[in-house]
Amino acid sequence: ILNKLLAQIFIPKFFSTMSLESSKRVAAYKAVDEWVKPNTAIGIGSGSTVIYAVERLKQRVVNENIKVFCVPTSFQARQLIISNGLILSDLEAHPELDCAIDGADEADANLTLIKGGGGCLLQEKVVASCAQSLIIVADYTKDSTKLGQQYRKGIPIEVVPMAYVPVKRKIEGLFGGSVNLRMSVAKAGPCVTDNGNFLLDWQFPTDADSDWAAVNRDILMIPGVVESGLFVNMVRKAYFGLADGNVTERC
Ligand code: ABF
Repeated sequence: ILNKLLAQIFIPKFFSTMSLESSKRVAAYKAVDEWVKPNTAIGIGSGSTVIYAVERLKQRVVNENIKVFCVPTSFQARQLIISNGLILSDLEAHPELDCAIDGADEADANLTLIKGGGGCLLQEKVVASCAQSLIIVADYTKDSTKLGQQYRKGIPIEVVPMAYVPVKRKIEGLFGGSVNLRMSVAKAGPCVTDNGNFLLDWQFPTDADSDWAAVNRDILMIPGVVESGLFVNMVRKAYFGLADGNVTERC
């Protein structure tokens, strides 16, 4: 009985994890095949889906004997570029990028994104702003019509540490909802970003103003805010991998 019970719990979980991973892989492979051109500089995003993009990039670099200069958006991306033997570059050497390939926590009908669930939003936004095309790779769970439908942890906002309380109060006062300081997994202290800042997660009200461009502008006006995880009007194309191996493309 115990074996049967364990199988009922773990086998479906195993297969759903597998299909999520394979949906990330198909999206990432397709994006790399369609967007990466030889002898260009590209941005490398962060997160688990980007790992597959780098995997594909490495295959192409080796098989086609091409050169691609890779600009990381985080410590994780930097490590990924180095460990895959790709050419590490930066915005000093390559301030203009052909494309940036990155993940997302959620994309709405207009391809407005929530990013930063993994903590890397600032460098991701800087790199994306230097790219001619921001290309998003994600699994099907990130594809939504309205922000907040899929990603429930709120909009990440990177703040200067000494300002986290006033910024929290100002956001709650201006827009409602609740703002929480993101804590480390062990809850021993706050999460610290690659840039030495703290992260707030804003659980916005479900009836929040969906003029996200205006909301983003207002958030960025608050002293102490470094960057928000709202990416508005930045995406050229998004690829959402499906469990059956197909890819939904949106632009
Ligand atoms: C980063 O990775 C973040 O902006 C976003 O939070 C996350 C998406 O990661 P994953 O591909 O693991 O879902 O790009």
